Amino acid sequence: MRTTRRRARAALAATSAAAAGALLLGGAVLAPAQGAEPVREPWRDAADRHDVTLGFALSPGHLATPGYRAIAEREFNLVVAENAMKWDATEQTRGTFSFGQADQVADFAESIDADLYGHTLVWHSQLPGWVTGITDPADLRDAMNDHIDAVAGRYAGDVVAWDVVNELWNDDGTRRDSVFQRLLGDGYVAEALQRARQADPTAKLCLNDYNTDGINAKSTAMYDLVADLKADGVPVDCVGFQSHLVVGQVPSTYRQNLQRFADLGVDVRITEVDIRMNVPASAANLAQQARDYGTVVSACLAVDRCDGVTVWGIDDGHSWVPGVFSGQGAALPWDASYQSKPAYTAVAEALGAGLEGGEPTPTPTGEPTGEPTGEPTGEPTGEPTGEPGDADCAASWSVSSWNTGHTGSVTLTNTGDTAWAGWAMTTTLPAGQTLQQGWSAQWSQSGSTLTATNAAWNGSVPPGTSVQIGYNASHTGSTAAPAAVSVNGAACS
Ligand code: 9MR
Repeated sequence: MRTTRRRARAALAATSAAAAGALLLGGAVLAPAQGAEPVREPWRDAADRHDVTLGFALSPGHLATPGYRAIAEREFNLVVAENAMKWDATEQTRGTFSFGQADQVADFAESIDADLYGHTLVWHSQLPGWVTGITDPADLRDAMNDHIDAVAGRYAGDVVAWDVVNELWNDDGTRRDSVFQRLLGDGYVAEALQRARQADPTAKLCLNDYNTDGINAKSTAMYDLVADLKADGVPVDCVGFQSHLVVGQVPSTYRQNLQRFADLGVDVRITEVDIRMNVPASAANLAQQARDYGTVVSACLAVDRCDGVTVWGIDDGHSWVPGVFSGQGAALPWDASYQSKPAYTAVAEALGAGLEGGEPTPTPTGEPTGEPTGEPTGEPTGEPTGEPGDADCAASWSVSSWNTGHTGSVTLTNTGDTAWAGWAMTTTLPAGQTLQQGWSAQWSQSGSTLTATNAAWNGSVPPGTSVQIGYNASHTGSTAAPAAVSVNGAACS
């Protein structure tokens, strides 16, 4: 077992080497890739305040490129190996393990004080021929167990969570045909989880898949499996939602889907997000992509058990997308020249990252004091009671509270016939509640009046669609949700 140090989540203040807004790298000072945008607080520092991690998939060879490395060091507090911990990279020959690239990933994570995420132990793809060629179930079971022991064992204590089984489903919710499924049957998932628990007793153990991002047959199959595994006492701690998305197509049930898994008693994570489009990218698609990234991050922040969001790469020059989807790409928050795209700013705003260099920042001076002391007391504490039917908006407001603070999650829906070109929400906070910080909007409080105006990326709200925003507030006893909400001066139902 390697003995590196696990990062203590959210224990860090703004420790990024680039906190001053410029990076010293190999003797060269690099301005963060911000284009004409003002310099933003690093994602990771804003993420720390939410107790979530912002991750990226690392191919360690790319670290030799200064622009790539600068972003990796500045923005992220979680690292996952894009390929280096997979079976074909670690055990190309049976019983002969090579951890060179995987160790580079682990070492880089440690060097930037980031969490290390393990991907992946049991997967039908990137599997050496000697595994797919096995025909005897007992032999395959031995091979699987040995692989889990060696790989999870090596990083035991370092990895915060493992994708133990990856992509086990077909899109229709039936089991994917794989050598594991064929020879070991449905039970291989439980076997792999149990073995991983033995190999690394401290890592969270996850199942991970794509096209499970909204509520559909595939995600429901995953949901039913997780429920069954938990009922049987099998160690499953988390579910990963890859979120390889198409621009403009974040499923409408995205947050609801995350929440239903969280309600099963597992943690959730967006594990591989990228949002592709036809290339060359149009300005309209880049703007939509920004809204989509903002929606993804906001959905995670709105779900108490969401551990964070991992982007599948950094820049469009190093993305798997163009190689697989002909004519598509531009899926990541930085372009191939390491210039930030609107999606970068959208993620920063969703996280409530402030502007650096003396600009006003939406970040408060005081954090809510005290960690949650238990489960949130009371889920949605009431719908706003504005007169229905007299506005083109609906608002839903839920509050999760702890001893001295609470997090409010707000969904504003355009119920009218015309798009909002921008929006301003106002409400009255119950006595004793004081805004601490908010995300996905510009938040302010004057007396008891709370105002949130749209961020740059979520001002446009077509009919029938919603924006999700949130905030933290301190309280002196009353944790009630506000009673009435207005958008653009009109009361919401
Ligand atoms: O990004 C990875 C790419 O470099 C590899 O060639 C590919 C091989 O299958 O895997 C890609 O990562 C995948 C991840 O491991 C699992 N979910 C889908 C990802 C994109 O294909």
